[in-house]
Amino acid sequence: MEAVLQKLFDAVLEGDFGGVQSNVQEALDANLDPNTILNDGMIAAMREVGRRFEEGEYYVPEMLIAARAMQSGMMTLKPHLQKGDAKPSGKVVIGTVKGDLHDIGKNLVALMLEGDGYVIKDLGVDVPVEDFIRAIKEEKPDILAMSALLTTTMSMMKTTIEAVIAEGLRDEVKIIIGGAPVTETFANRIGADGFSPDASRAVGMVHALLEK
Ligand code: B1M
Repeated sequence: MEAVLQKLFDAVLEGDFGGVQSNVQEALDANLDPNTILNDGMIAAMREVGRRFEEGEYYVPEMLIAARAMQSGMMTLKPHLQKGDAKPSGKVVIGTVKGDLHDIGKNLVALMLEGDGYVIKDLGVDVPVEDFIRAIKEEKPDILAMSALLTTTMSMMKTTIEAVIAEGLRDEVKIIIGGAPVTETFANRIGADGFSPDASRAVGMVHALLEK
């Protein structure tokens, strides 16, 4: 791995805000691909944070500080990930499901879609089913995008889809889901239109669904 990416990885792990920002800038100055900086420097570090949490080496505060450090680096990286010149090509309502506070992956999906010209209505985290339903009625999005990072909150995606059907809105909107524990099999089982394992493939998925 490039030395600067290793430094970035370490800075995220240590929750070193200044180090994360300066290493992102250094990597950009060295003309490294922004997606490589994101994936190899920052997302890989968050995976390691998760591993350390599982092993009992890290606790919730360390996870939180690492997440905040990553987010501070995202401010520097964001303009480089977005193409910026795309025209609006559809509207997406996005949120992390009820009971779940993880938002880094959801924010990345929103960022990439926005960079590709989609209008984004971000409902945030811990979004109750009723708020998703209200947003579909008020915003009339082309896509409803839900994220979940916990095995215990994945079921809220199913609950939300059931509510969308009960409200007679299922034909109005395509639904995509994602997040670390989510799989294609699960997506099929709960009746989502698409699943993506990462943010860039989520953009391709949305394109494909809207072309149909
Ligand atoms: Co939490 N946490 N966490 N956590 N956390 C995980 C998810 C965990 C896997 C850690 C572990 O044990 N290894 C574990 C879940 C275990 C499980 O359910 N099987 C866990 C746990 C247990 C918890 C708590 C319960 C801990 C506790 O309190 N005891 C608690 C729950 C709080 C709650 O939500 N109610 C908790 C809390 C937190 C923090 C608040 C401290 C913090 C989140 C801060 C924040 O998001 N602002 C946090 C963090 C940082 C993590 C880890 C370490 C990193 C998550 C992350 O940001 N990854 C995580 C470990 C891990 O994931 N390996 C962990 C980087 C991010 C870019 O990846 O979100 O997966 P990800 O997004 C990816 C893809 O999944 C995809 O695209 C992104 C990449 O391009 N994607 C989509 C995501 N959403 C998508 C939507 C799409 C398409 C693709 O379409 C709509």
